[in-house]
Amino acid sequence: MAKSILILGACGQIGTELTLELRKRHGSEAVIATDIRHGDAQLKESGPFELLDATDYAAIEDVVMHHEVEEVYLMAAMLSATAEKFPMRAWNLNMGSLFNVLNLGKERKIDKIFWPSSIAVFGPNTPKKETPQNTLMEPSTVYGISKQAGERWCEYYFKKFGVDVRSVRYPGLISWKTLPGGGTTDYAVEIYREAIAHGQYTCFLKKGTQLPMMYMDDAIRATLQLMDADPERLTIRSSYNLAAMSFAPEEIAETIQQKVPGFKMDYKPDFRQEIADSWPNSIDDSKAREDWGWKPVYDLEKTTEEMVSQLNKLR
Ligand code: AKB
Repeated sequence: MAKSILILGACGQIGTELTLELRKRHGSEAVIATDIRHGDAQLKESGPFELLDATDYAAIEDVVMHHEVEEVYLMAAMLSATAEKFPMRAWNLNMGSLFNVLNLGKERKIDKIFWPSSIAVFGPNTPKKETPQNTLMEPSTVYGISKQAGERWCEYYFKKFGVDVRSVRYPGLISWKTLPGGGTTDYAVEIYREAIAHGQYTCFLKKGTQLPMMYMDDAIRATLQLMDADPERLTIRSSYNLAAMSFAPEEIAETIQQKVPGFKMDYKPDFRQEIADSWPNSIDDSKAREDWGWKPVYDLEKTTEEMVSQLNKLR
């Protein structure tokens, strides 16, 4: 029997594309997409879909046993901007869902887990340029605190109980299929949509705010490459630094202006500026490159080319 894979939070920005790619690779029936809400119709049409709350251990266990699930991708989370508004809900969702899958691993009900961490684990006192894998981490956001705690728990479950959990620290992710929700790096998706729809965008971060970013195809490739890697080669069981490009709002705007003539941007920074200011400008991902051969394909130019052409096709 082909192995079954469970995605928790399949309707989100990463979950949607991850589900579709895993179905391409393993066959539609092998990938069980679940979320607390309904999402893109493609998810339901292309394979099994169930409504499932990632904080409900018994419900997840039921699905795992029923479908003989071997691998779980936990993509459900509350992101940085929303988490500042609902701290306890964010903590309960982000930590509760992680403990659920780690405990399924500990009880040997599943074999392998993917859990996403984030550049949000770093804080204002972390070195900002080429932030190293191992460095000072004092996250100042609710989301960052939950991700840092999550990393510690992943490493603990690996060392104490032999749970095969793997993780990357995603930078801001840029994609055209599904909108991100509640993040600080979301401007880098909104800008393309607004440029094409209205030729204008008001950015909620100020000029010069340089942040690490990645195109979704690279993020999905990195995720699957890490999950396919020989466990013997993995020296990091908290979470791997992962990088592709870094830019500030005016730099992304410039690349868009070349494809969307007349595009204009102005700035109206809000509470998300403080979050962005606490994060790195760029990331050193040499450990991921060494351990499992990570190499990005998309730079800013290529990302803009792809985003503008795909979004134009949707008009
Ligand atoms: C966010 O902005 O909260 C996320 C992230 C960097 O983890 N995109």
